[in-house]
Amino acid sequence: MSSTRQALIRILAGNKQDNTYISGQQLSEKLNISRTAVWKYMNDLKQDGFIINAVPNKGYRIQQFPSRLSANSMQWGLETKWLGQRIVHKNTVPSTQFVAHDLAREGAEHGTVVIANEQTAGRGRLNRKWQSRRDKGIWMSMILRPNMLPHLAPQLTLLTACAVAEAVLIDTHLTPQIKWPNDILFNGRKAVGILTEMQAEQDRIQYVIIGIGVNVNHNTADLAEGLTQHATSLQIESNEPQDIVQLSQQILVQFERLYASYCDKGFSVVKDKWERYAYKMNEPIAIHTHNKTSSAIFRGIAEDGALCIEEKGMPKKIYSAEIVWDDED
Ligand code: BT5
Repeated sequence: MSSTRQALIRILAGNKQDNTYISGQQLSEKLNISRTAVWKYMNDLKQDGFIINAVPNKGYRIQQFPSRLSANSMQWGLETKWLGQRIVHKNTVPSTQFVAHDLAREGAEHGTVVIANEQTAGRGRLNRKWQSRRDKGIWMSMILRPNMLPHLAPQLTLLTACAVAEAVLIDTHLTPQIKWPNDILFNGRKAVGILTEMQAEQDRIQYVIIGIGVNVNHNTADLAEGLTQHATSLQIESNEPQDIVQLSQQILVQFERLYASYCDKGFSVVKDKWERYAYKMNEPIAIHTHNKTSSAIFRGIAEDGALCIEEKGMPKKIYSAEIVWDDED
């Protein structure tokens, strides 16, 4: 985005907050461009979905920001320092993960974000499918180049789950619960999935791609058959549509904030937050190991991303291959 355009939006955004108008003359002076150029920029903004009031003798005022997803609408007003400074927006892609991998291989910077309106081959873990309906949710991948050992990468999935939970809580006031390791549930149903993929050498991460899928404005009919029993969306839970652009920005803000404290203070900040949101924390869960089912108490997460349980009074760590939640599909 041109810096003049960005500056113009920043000025208009400030005026939106105090509901005042700014004249074409003032804008032309502040931006050091002609009145005709101001007028042209205004028309561009309208084309991009801004609703702008232009009142004779008063000037311009933004009435509404665009809710349409685009690299521009994502970047306007985004209060992050490094995450999402480059946003690659696509209308339809097989998977934002594929696009992000390509960009990362070409050298895309730490913090580059890929976002799409629709995925035709959205992916879950272990080659499972992720349903990503057009304009209904957030389908986004972040490219990170963290300075950490590869075996610690699962911590980033837990961190991401916390950041998304925090963002949803702030924007919608819904109560999210994180189901180990990477699902976010509302009233026991999944609305968020996270997929972390990594390119690494033995002791060095080249890049990590964190994919985030959030069902935002689905109604029940939008959730494909077979999913409805276990899936939900923020709109279904809150009974009102949510702003996809604003929530995407909030996720980036919360991620950047938590990532900074994680780099500064270590995993404990993530662990504490995660356990506060954890589904079934300190409750009995069913564990299926070697064809037998046993009962254990869920006690939280460990540094390596493992699940901590207490089985017959003994603390134990377990990994994904060994556990099936008792209500899983
Ligand atoms: C996940 O996998 O939950 C990770 C999903 C990550 C999706 C994002 S979207 C942006 C980026 N680009 C991608 O291609 N992927 C990432 P997993 O834990 O394996 O869960 C997959 C299972 O969730 C499926 O087998 C279904 O049962 C269920 N599922 C599929 N689509 C869903 C949806 N939209 N909402 C809720 N559940 C869904």
